Amino acid sequence: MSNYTWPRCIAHLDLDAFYATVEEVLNPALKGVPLMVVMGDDLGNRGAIATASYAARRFGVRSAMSVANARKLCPDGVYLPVRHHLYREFSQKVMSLLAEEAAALEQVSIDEAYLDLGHIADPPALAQRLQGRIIAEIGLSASVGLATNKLTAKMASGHLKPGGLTVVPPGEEAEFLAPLPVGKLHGVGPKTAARLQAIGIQTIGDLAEADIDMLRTNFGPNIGLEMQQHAAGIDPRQIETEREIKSLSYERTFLEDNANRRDLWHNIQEMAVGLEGRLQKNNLLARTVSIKLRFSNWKTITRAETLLTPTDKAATIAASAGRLMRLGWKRGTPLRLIGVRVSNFVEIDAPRQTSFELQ
Ligand code: TTP
Ligand code: MG
Repeated sequence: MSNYTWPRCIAHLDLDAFYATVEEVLNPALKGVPLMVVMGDDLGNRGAIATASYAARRFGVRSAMSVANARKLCPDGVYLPVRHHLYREFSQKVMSLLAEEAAALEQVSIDEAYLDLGHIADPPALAQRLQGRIIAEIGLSASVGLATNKLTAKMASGHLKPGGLTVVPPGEEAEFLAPLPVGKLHGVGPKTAARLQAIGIQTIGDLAEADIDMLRTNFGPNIGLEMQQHAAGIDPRQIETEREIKSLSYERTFLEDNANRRDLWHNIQEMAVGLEGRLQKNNLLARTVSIKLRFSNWKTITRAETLLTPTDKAATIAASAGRLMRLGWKRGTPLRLIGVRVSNFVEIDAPRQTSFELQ
């Protein structure tokens, strides 16, 4: 496996059934039992599933499904409310472990990260070692994809879940992606997939070979080109480590366009908790909070506000994002993506310009 020369080597690591697996680690009696973690604290029929364990997925339960539907599919499962602060602690343990071994680490959500393994002699062996350490030291299972770029590595990590390691050798990116259904391409949601299928594009390979002008006409110049490049396994994005970057953000693309206010608010709160963790880990306070909204027609807007006092607190970030939502989002408008970003950092140890400190 290790005989390739990697021009770049990027690993994408994603924890398996993350919230549910944390609950299993904390209560081993739950291991192997169909387990649902429910957003918010509404375990009744109005709640939505944050994630389901693999034992529960065998019954067809999926993230974002209503609790009512999940209970129909899996009436004997265990339903637990989310416990964000615990997931954040586990996430931080995993990220610290990864940071010990990779040249650069970019955390992209609470349970996934890109690692730069460019300097490593045998990247697949290191990936396996990381998976082993995460199980042995933290109790969690992770899936890993290795490839020459982010997009292909991300697609590869989802290929053999749970617990898989998928290596896409240099030069084989397009070949690896080609047979997969087009809806599986990162960034292509069900609606875009349906539109692609309607014009005869079924697989990622079909998309890679489609007429670019036709894609541009149907999806707009930039998205058409980007989708086709991704389909061909081309992605020039670099790993961005937190020390270099000027902002931290989370985004969530919905499986179905989402107009549910409670669910959107839940997502904002969850992203704010994640941002709090990353700000605190890096000893940063943020002055600016912004949100990104993408509507069903792909139109994307951002709204930003500058806080009077820089913050690293989830509640403050969420409250600010909530105010920005009221500016940018009309109730009932379906969204396909929502994101929260913090920027304009102040280091906590840097002197702050308060009159007290000026004395
Ligand atoms: P994912 O990595 O998408 O899902 P997962 O880790 O549960 O399962 P797997 O990766 O094995 O497919 O998301 C990570 C966590 O984010 C997940 O455990 C719960 C949370 N989440 C939500 O709260 N709502 C959602 O709609 C999704 C997709 C995830
Ligand atoms: Mg995951």
